[in-house]
Amino acid sequence: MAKNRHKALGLSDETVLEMYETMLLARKIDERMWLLNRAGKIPFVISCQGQEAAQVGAAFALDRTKDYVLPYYRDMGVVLTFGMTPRDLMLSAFAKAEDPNSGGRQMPGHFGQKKNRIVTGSSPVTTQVPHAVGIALAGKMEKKDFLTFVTFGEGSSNQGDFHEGANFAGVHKLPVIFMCENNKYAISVPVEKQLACEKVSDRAIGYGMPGYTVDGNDPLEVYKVVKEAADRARRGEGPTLIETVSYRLTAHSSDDDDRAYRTQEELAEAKAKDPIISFANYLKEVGVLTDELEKEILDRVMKQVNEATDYAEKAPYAEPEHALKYVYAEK
Ligand SMILES: Cc1ncc(C[n+]2csc(CCOP(=O)(O)OP(=O)(O)O)c2C)c(N)n1
Ligand SMILES: [Mg+2]
Repeated sequence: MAKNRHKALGLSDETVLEMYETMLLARKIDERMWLLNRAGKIPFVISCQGQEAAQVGAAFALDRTKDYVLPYYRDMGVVLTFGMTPRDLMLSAFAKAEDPNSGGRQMPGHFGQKKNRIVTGSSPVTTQVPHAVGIALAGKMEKKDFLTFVTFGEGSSNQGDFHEGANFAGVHKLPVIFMCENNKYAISVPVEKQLACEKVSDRAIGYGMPGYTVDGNDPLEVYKVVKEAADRARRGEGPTLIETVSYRLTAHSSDDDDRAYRTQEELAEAKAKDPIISFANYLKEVGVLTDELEKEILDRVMKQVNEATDYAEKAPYAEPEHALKYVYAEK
C-alpha cells in the first residue's frame, strides 16, 4: 500500500474525502457551465479547471469560521470550501436576482458573500491584494484573531498592486497569505514571456517574507504549506508568499480560442496530470476510496449540480429598475 501522506499532516480519512468531493463538485459545476454557455443559456464562463487541488488544499488549511478570503475569478474551490453553494454559483452564472454575489450585476467569478467572509473583488486584476493587506492591517490594529488569504494568477503577480501589497505586509508583519495560482498562461501569454525570474516565489525575499513553490496538482502539498503559513501568521510572524504550479485546462474563458496559441499535445500532457484523477488514485492507493464510494460521491455531486442548474434557470431576473439600487442614496 502507498504511503499515507494525509495522516502525517493530521488529516482524517473523512477530511480528505471531503476535499476530494469539493474538488469534484467545483469541476462538475464548471463543466456544466460550459455546456450551458455553448447552449446559449449563460453568457460567460471563466474556469477553475486544473486548479481545484490548489484551491481546495489551501482553503482546507484555513479557519473557515474566522479567516477572510479574497479570491480571484477562478477560485470556485475556495468559495465552495468557505460555504458558497452550487445554487449560489449557478444563480450568478444565470445572472439572476437571487445571486448572492451581486444580484446578477457582475460577471460570474466576481465572488463575494459577507456571511462567509468572502470579500468581493473588482474586474481589474490584483486589486484584491491591497484589499487583503488592508483588512489584515485593520485586524491587527483592532487585535482581532483572523488572517487574510488572497489569490491571483502569475500574470497578475506583475501588477503594481501585488508588489505594493506584499511590501506593505512585509514591513508591518501582517497576517496575510499571498497565493499565486500559476497556471502557465495569462490569456494567450505563456509564463516564459511573463516573468523575468524563474519562480514567482523568488520575489518573496524582496518583501521580507518566506516564499515557497509547490505542486499545485497535489492538494496535500498545498494544504501543508498553507497550514504552515497560517500558523506563522497567527503567531504574529507575518506574511508568506506561496506559488502553486498547475495548468489551465480550459481556454482563458468562454470567449477565448486557445487553439490559436497552444498545442493540443501540450494540453494532452497536462490533462494526463489532472489533479482530480491523481487525487482519486492516491485515495484508492491508501485504501480510503473504493470504486463504489467514488460512484456514490459522483452521484451526490451530479445531483447537486442538476438541482442548482434547474433552480437557477427557473429563478427570476432582477427588476430592471434595480440596476440603480446602491448607486444613488435613497430617501
Ligand atoms: C488590470 C487589468 N489588466 C488586464 C485585464 C484583462 N485580463 C483579465 S484576466 C487577464 C489574465 C490574467 O492572467 P493571470 O494573472 O495569470 O490569471 P489566469 O487568468 O491565468 O488565472 C487579463 C490580462 C484585467 N482584468 N485587469
Ligand atoms: Mg495565469
